[in-house]
Amino acid sequence: MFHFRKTIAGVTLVALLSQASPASAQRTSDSLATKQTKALLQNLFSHLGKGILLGHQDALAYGTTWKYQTGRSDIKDVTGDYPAVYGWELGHIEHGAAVNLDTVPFDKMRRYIEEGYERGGVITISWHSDNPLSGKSAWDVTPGAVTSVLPGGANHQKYIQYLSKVADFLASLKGKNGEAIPVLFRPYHEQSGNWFWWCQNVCTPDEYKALWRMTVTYLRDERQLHNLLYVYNTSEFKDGSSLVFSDRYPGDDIVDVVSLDSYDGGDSHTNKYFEQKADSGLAYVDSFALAHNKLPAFAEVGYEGIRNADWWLTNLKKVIAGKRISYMLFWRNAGYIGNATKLSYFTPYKGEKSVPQFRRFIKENHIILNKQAQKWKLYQEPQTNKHR
Ligand code: BMA
Repeated sequence: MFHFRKTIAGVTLVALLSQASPASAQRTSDSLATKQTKALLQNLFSHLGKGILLGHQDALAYGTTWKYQTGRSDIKDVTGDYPAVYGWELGHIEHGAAVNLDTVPFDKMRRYIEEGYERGGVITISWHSDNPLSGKSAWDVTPGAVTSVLPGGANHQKYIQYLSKVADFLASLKGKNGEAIPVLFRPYHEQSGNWFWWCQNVCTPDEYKALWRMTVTYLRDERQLHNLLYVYNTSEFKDGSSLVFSDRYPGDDIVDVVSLDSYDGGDSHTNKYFEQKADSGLAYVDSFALAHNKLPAFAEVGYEGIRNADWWLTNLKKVIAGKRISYMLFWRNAGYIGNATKLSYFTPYKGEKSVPQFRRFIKENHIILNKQAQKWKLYQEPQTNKHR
């Protein structure tokens, strides 16, 4: 925040950097957050504007054409360096399953998380929980699921069991010195969509907020997990519906990061639709973050199959320009999924056609990979420097 002061002559305006607000801007929503968790948020804040950390979902588990090869990552294959942010997914943990909905074993996932953290990377976790009312997938929008899990609802106890499985996993993530690994936890994501049981078409703003608060209260207070930063997330806004973002915002006391998911799927020559929706969505998230002292992020982005190799240097470059974005996470390189005949991927892999453009994009747009993130020492308490 800038303050302006007039000189006595009333001619010159002097901008003074406020010393009061940065400290509060960097406070974790959980006042008991571990020191690494607090440091992570502060450091991500202090590096805003210096570069965007690059993230990749399931980066260490598999790539477009391989699975479970020690030390491998598609990002590393094409850039020589690991991503700075690792995304992981808990779907099916609620049933006590050994593997997630994308067949990644949770034991392996834990080791990959520890590996990424030890390398100085950032961990973010999403959760496509099955619908607790119908028993079907996260994409089942049988109405009433959210009400049914709130206190007094028929599925409340069952859902607390779901949450307890999530808590067990999050509590099991430990660094070499036994410290809890900080996690950017992003539950109930893409709330402005109409495809998950927690989306805006099947629950009211109050129900959504109550679900969020119940979740945070359980993890933070009941289970005493203090390694979590909470990421509130939306999908794109249709005209004027940014209200769906503010109406459902759970509250400054239980959110640390505000974020957008936006994918390109448009016409391979223009990709205009993506440009517009991502541009306005990011601008909105950025201004909301500023107003609420939260960290802004691009929590999911990508163009499946990268049908236009210049996408990196044109469309994506355009939408991130001029925005404050802490990190940007590309979705998973799943390869062949289901009965698909086409490979599914969101980042280049060895031999993929857009590798040169991707490398240029990284070089020319201050995109941060692991080595740079290591230098930023994200888990170390920043030195206090009043005049910084
Ligand atoms: C989706 C797709 C699915 C996957 C889900 C959870 O966007 O990638 O294949 O099951 O995310 O990771």
